[in-house]
This record gives sequence, C-alpha cells and structure tokens, in this order.
Amino acid sequence: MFALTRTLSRKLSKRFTNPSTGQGKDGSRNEKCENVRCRLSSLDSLCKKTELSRTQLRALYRGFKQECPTGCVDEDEFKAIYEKFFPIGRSDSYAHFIFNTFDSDKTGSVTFEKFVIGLSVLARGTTRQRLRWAFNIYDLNKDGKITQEEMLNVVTAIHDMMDGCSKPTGDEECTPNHHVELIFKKMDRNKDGVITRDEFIDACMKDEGVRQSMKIFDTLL
Ligand SMILES: [Ca+2]
Ligand SMILES: [Ca+2]
Repeated sequence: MFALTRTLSRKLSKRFTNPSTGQGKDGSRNEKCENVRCRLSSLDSLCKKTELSRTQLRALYRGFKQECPTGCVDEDEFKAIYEKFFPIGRSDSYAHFIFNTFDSDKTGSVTFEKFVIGLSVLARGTTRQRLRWAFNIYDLNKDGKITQEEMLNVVTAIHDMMDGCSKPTGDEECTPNHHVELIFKKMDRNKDGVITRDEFIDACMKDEGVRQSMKIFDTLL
C-alpha cells in the first residue's frame, strides 16, 4: 500500500518537474509568468517550510501551473490526474483518500503550497514523519485511530485500483476483508480493535519491507 503512494508521488513529482510532459491547458505566457510572480511572493517562507531550494520550488510550481492553471486542484481534477497514472483499475475512491490527505484543512482544494508541503514530507521527512503522513490516509475522520471500517474502506479502494494488476498482498485470493484482518493482526498490538498512530508507526518501523519502501522517497525530489 505504501508502494502506491510512492508511485503516485514519484509520478506527480516527475510530472511537475518536467512540465513539458504535461498536457497543460495553459493560457498566455505573460499571464502565466505574472501568476508565478504573484503566487510565489511567499517563496522564502515556503523554502523554510519545505526545505526545498527556490530553484526546486520554481520548477515544481511551473509544472503545477501547467497541469493546474488555476493554481489549485479540486477533487475532480485530482482524480483525473490520478486516473492517468492508474488507467486499468478504478482509482477514484483511492484518489479521494489521497486528496483528503493533501487537503489537510478540508477546503476542498489542494493549492500548490499544500501540495508541495505534503510532497516535501515524503521527500525530506524522517521515516516517522512519512509514516505519520501515511497514517493520515487511513485515519479517515482524523481522530488519531484507525478503525477496521476505515481500514476496510481504504483497502477496498486499493484493491479496486489494483484490479487487473497483482494484488497488494501478492496473494491473488486475498479479499479486502482478509487483508484488513492481516493488517490488524500485525498492527493492533493491544487488541482493542483500533490502530493508534503509535501502533501504526511502530509496526511499520519493525517491518523491513515498509522501511525499505520508505527509503525510496529519498530520491523523490
Ligand atoms: Ca479514525
Ligand atoms: Ca490498538
């Protein structure tokens, strides 16, 4: 499941740093430059928040604007971008969960700033910070705990998206319900039926496969 987030982030980041590969519906060049200037007036503060250089931020911003000329993405646009990356399965429910994770303050749109801050946690954060970010994908109501129902929602979305590809567990017969059972067996240490942030992070830190997959974020930007 982390592999999916990783794939998306890499593809998004690649797409946004190589805007020529995007299919932007851009307006006139002058208008675009003006917007870049205006929007990036807080460049210094964004450099601090993300620990990215001005050059990196400018490159990301150019790509972002090309893909999303209004300077922010709503959920439908986000889903459309996601669908290009996962054209075989049904990706819209998983895209919904990832969108909500980027849209941390629930305004219904992801601005460049929110996007790049999320991306920088994945690219520059410690393993724990990255896992915190991943935890938020599953903790749908953001109360600090993942219930079986929340996990089932996200796992079902992942299975839908992987339809036609190999299943996330590597076991073709594994249903979402069974998958959730396996995850809870591994992560719900005190067996109270919910996975707390600490349980989630501890279980992932102990899991060599998860730790390795997190390392790949090192080369994200
Ligand atoms: Ca929750
Ligand atoms: Ca627990």
